[in-house]
Amino acid sequence: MTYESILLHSAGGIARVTLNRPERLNSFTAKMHGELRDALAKVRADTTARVLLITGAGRGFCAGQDLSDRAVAPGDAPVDLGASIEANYRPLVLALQSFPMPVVCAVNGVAAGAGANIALACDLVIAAKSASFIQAFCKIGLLPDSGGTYFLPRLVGTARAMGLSLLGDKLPAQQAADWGLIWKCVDDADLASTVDALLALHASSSATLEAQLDLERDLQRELGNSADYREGVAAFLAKRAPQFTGK
Ligand code: T3D
Repeated sequence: MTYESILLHSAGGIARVTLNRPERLNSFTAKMHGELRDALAKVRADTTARVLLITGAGRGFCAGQDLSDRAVAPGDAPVDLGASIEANYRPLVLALQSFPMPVVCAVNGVAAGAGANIALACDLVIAAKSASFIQAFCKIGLLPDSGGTYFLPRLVGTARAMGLSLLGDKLPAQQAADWGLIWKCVDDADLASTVDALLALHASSSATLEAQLDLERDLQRELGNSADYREGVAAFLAKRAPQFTGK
C-alpha cells in the first residue's frame, strides 16, 4: 500500500509514523485511518522494530476528525458518527494501547479533538512548548471520544477533565505537563533531539550492544547534520549561549 496521508519510516529499531496532511493540521480522513491501520499492522509485524513514534508534519500534530471529509450541514441527512467511531477511532485507540512495543507520541503542535486523545492513548507523550491540547468536541456539539472520557479523568482528575471537556479551552503544553496530562514539555528546538534520545533508550531494552551502537551512530549522524549542532559547537567555542532553532 502506498501512503498519501501518512509517512512510515523504519530504521534502527525505531518505526516512525508521521501524520502528513499539514495543510489541514493532519486531521483524520477515512483514507488516513485506512493508511494508519495498514502502517500499524506493518510495524506490529516488523520483528526489528522496538519502539513506535507518532508525530505530525508541519505546524500541527492533529486537529481530530477532518470536518470537511464528508457533508455535514444543516438540512443534510445525519451522519452516523457511531459507525465512524466503531470503524476508525475505537480500533486505533485499542491498537495503540495494546501495541507490542512502547508507543511514544511527539506532539509538535496543536492536538485537538480526537487528535488530542489519540496522543493520550500513547505510552509516553512529549510535547513542544508551542503545542497545545484542545478538547474541541464541545465546540461542535460533541463529547470527547477516542478514549477522552477514559484518559482525561485518570490523568488529571475529574475537575480538570470536566473543565477541559465542557469549555474546550486550549491547554498549553507546559500546563499539560504540569497537570500530569503528558510526560514532558520541551522547547520547540529541543523536541527532535529529546525524542531521539528517548527512542534510543527505549530501543535499547532488548537490543544487542552492536545494534545499539549502530542506532547511536545513525541518530548521531542525523543530529550532526543539523544546524543546531553547528550552532551548539560554535556557541561553545565562542563561550556564548546557543540560539537553537530546531533545524
Ligand atoms: O467521525 C467523527 O466525526 C466522530 C469523531 C470525531 C472526532 C473529532 O475529532 S471531533 C473534533 C474535530 N476537530 C475540531 O473540531 C477542531 C477543528 N479545528 C480547530 O478548532 C482549529 O483548526 C485548531 C484550534 C485546531 C487550530 O486553529 P488554528 O487557528 O491554529 O488553525 P486554523 O486556521 O483553524 O486551521 C488551519 C487549516 O486547517 C484551516 O484551513 P484553511 O482555512 O487554511 O484552508 C482549517 O480549516 C483546517 N482545519 C483545521 N482543523 C480542521 C481543519 N479542516 C478540517 N477539519 C479539521 N478538524
